[in-house]
Amino acid sequence: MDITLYKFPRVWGLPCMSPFCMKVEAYLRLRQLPHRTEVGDLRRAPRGLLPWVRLDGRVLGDSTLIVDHFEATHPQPLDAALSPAQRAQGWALSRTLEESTVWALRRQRFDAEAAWGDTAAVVRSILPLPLKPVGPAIVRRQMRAALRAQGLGRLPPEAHHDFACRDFDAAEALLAGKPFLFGERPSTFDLTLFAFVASFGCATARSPVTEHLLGLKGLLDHQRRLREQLYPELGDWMARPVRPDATAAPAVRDAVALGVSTI
Ligand SMILES: N[C@@H](CCC(=O)N[C@@H](CS)C(=O)NCC(=O)O)C(=O)O
Repeated sequence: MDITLYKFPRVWGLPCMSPFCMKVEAYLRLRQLPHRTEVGDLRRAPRGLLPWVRLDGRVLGDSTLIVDHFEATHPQPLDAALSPAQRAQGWALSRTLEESTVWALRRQRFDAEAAWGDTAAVVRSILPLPLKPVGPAIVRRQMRAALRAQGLGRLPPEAHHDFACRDFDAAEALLAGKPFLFGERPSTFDLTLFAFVASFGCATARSPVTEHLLGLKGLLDHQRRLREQLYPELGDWMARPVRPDATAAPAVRDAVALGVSTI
């Protein structure tokens, strides 16, 4: 089987700045499914979003649909032993993180001044040459419009941060001291949680949500356990000190011509 995962480049010590791409890569690694990763061109992505995978010439988009596909087609799926109640809890948590908490991440990276220098540098690095000078500002304007259209972006930042903190409190309560959400073995829902804790917790683009997260021991242990297993080649992306100069260029290894995008 020939699997290629198209994702955003590695930045800020993270496997990827997109939690959706991280979730799929973590799944492929955990299942030990041989695969290649490439930086994706949004113009070629199904529905214009990353991640997507090419699977024996077939194209699949959307992180959940990709994971569902491998769960359905490979023996011993991660979620096989979950009860209906556990599936319901996992689904509710994942949808909260992917459809609600994510807006606090977008706000913290694209709207807040503290992180914008870092985010702009990444956006600039992946835009085609002619768009590099103006592209980041356009992407920021688009993201601000999206935040407003979605609605959470209209809240005062403190209220929005508080909602995201409570989302992570819910995950901490669900973990309840267990190694993984539903016991001794990770489920697909653990990988979603892993990707979002990493995204909020990484040393770049921090916010009050990060500070709150860094006090939730269950989530930190969960994160460390999966990071050490899945990404032994990377350091602890949450432990690096926040740089005083938030505008320093991040390490972007690969660049590709992408359309103007909101990451
Ligand atoms: N529901 C999708 C969400 C994917 C998504 O939002 N991807 C973002 C990066 S985090 C993207 O590709 N944005 C590009 C754009 O908006 O132009 C999934 O689970 O794959």
